[in-house]
Amino acid sequence: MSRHVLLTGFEPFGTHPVNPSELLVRSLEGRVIGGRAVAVRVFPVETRTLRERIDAVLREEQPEIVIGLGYAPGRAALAVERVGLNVLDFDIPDSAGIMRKNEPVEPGGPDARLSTLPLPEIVAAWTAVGIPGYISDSAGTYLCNQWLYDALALTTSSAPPVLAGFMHVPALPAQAVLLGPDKTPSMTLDLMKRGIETAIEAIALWLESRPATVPRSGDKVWITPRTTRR
Ligand code: PCA
Repeated sequence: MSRHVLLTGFEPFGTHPVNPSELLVRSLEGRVIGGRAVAVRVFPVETRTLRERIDAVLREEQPEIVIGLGYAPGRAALAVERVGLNVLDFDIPDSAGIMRKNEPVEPGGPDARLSTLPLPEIVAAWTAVGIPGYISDSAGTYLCNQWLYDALALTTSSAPPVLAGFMHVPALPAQAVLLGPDKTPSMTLDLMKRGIETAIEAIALWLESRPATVPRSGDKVWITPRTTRR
């Protein structure tokens, strides 16, 4: 099976009738970006089943790259997340009515897991084509943070390796109109779409430019003596 990119979005939650991450992944379904076919899934905003849903889709699709997308009204631009924290601390219950306050995602798990996407390369690619985007150091403490923490746990020692990361997207213009245009930044779906395409292309370039094998510390390095020229 050829290796590909898996994009996941979330269903609407809370008071938001639309989730731009769902529209975004559906608009990219079946595309080929950076030489890789794009598969998509949309998850309900449910804490108790999220990890098993991610696990099931990773087994089914066996992607080379998995990127979660989520909606963060109030964000000013695309935000590629650096870290998933082992913390759930909800402001509102999830879509199944479940509340979590100051609880771990994974009891006994590490405090944090770091995204394995090439973050600076993604932001540089956005900057180069004029798409506003940045590295975010907090994915919050709701379902998107859980997605990143769980996806990184599930891909940590996968062979062949799977790159995993998460991006938050801002409100769509129509959502900003309803939420208060004086205080809600927005981005069109088309610009978000180009941002995700650009990010996948940057990841593909980075994968292709990496050395095939990275020497481990302790590996012997043989230096062939150069013949001295006279
Ligand atoms: N955004 C929420 C969860 C689902 C979504 O799209 C978050 O930022 O955690």
